Amino acid sequence: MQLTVVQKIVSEHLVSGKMISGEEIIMGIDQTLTQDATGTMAYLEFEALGVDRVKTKKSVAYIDHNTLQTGPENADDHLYIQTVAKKYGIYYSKPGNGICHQVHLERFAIPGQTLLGSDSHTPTAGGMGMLAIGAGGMDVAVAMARGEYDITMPRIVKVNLIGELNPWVSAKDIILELLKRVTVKGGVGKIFEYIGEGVKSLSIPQRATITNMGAELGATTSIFPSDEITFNFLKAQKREKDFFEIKADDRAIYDEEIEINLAQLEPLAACPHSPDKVVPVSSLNGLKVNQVVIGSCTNSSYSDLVRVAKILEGKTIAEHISLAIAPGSKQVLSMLAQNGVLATLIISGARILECACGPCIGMGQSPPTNSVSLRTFNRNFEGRSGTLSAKIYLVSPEVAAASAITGYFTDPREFGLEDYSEIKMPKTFLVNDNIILTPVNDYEEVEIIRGPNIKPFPLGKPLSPEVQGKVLTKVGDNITTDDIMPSNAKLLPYRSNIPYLSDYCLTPCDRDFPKKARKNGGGFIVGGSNYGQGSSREHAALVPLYLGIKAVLAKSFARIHQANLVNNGIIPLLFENPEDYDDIEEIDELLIEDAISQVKSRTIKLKNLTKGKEYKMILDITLRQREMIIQGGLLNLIRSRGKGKE
Ligand code: MIC
Ligand code: SF4
Repeated sequence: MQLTVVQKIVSEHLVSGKMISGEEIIMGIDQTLTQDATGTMAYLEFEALGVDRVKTKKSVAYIDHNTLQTGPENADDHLYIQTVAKKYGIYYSKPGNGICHQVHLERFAIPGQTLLGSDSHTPTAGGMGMLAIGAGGMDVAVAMARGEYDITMPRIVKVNLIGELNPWVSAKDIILELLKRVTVKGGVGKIFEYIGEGVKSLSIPQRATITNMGAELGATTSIFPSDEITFNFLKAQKREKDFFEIKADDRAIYDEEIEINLAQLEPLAACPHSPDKVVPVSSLNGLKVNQVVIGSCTNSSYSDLVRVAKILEGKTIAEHISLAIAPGSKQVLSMLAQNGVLATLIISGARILECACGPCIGMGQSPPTNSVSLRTFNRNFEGRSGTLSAKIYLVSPEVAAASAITGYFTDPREFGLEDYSEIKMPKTFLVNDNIILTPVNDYEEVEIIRGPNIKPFPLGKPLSPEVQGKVLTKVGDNITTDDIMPSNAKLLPYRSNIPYLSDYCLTPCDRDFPKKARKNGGGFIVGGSNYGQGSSREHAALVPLYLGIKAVLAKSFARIHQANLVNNGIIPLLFENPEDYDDIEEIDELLIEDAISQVKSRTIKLKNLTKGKEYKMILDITLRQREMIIQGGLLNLIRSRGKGKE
């Protein structure tokens, strides 16, 4: 049988089910990753599963998000993660080592293997030919405990890349082009598999930029084949033994097909406040820019920063510009320091930040009021930068650096072709894993340190026969998990403290939501389409659970958020008739009668007691997920069936 790259990896890892899109399958997981903002919860949940070592080939805990440390909370969480990692056989990447996805690509990703990570940009490793999926902390905890993951087999989209990129056009422009065409909800339930002659012209970091930002399509993941370029990258990382060639068979069958002619692309920008509001940079030429930030897991590789330095060399950033650069990893930063490129960046006026997520998640460098900020990141949701009135544009490193010099939106092609030269991939990277702590043998002796910031997480209750409550709020389309559970420098330190976070739930959309939820003892949330897009943060389900939310009604859900709701026993219901969304109003009293038997079927009758109406709702989840809802979440389901087993 002729297979795609995805099908080859899935069939090698299939534990149960049929590899047909739409079918529920269980897949073996080789590796997991966590980061600190989702990691504390994931490890608390892992501990609750009661196993004594991880069952994966390799699990890695990164510290990269909460590194501002304005009080003891983050440092306490780091210590918890460090000790829990040591106890259970998990590699620990210390703060300073870099952003999880960049480091994973450099040091751990393996073609042909599977990776589950508690961060939505885990698909970055797809640039290496790894099937890498982002998930909520609970799913990652279960994958660590069992080496397995339950998923509905996605549809596979062939993205045929033809031609080659022109000078000054970059990998970021390829994924922005796809976002323009497919939108932030067009990738839900799909895997994007790249193929075609254009693949050969893309380096591993370029491929990783594309698979990283595939998350913004709502896709399950994105993947490239592994080839000679993959081999050379691994060799340069002193990991050639990890190479495994994987490519699609000539007559492999895909569910959908898209073609992108690289030669026809031009520099692009995603306008505020969504990664799919894409326009040509040339249409923004001359717009005044106040801040430029280069970094994040999308564009912080060695070659990205060398390209930036070539543009900045011998120049000074514009008078009114603040330029910040966060290299993706210790490897990147130390190589730039050794070969002097770092000095070029500093001399031009750049503010060098530590190797971490930093401004990408609002951890510092918030821009001025009403300002324009150009960032090489992957998300530009309103308020995410820490400045509500700021306008964030997502651009390539080339556009960012050129605009930092002129102070205005600048199409880098204006720099002229003579200034453009290929960035060669180094023959060897500077490999030094001295701040990655490896698992120990005498783990029984390890004591787990829990700081006072770590509070128990809420646990769902078994489903009651009648689910009744008020509509507490009604929101529109494309609500992000940043809206549901905001993250910024002030709130991120409380990722282990759900009671504290609950005061901020959904407040960017409805300031009084927490108050209303408390007053009414919980109830229902009504959302539009693509509800819960963006981050994998499970807190966007845990906090509503803590506030007593029983069900979320929406036109459609983002994949990871829907799974997080179910994992926590909250019912995700879809409107069968979109007009019912218009009909329903805040404070309407809703009722699901005979909930336990209704949850077993696809269609659910929802009564609006205030309006005397009945709506038909769809519960589009798997059989196992229905059981989770009945038991009050995944942890209860597992416990009801014996420790570590179901
Ligand atoms: C993000 O980019 O939004 C984050 C912060 O990395 C999240 C994870 C989190 O909220 O901790 C993600 O992408 O999953
Ligand atoms: Fe970190 Fe930003 Fe990447 Fe999320 S998107 S992992 S916050 S760098």
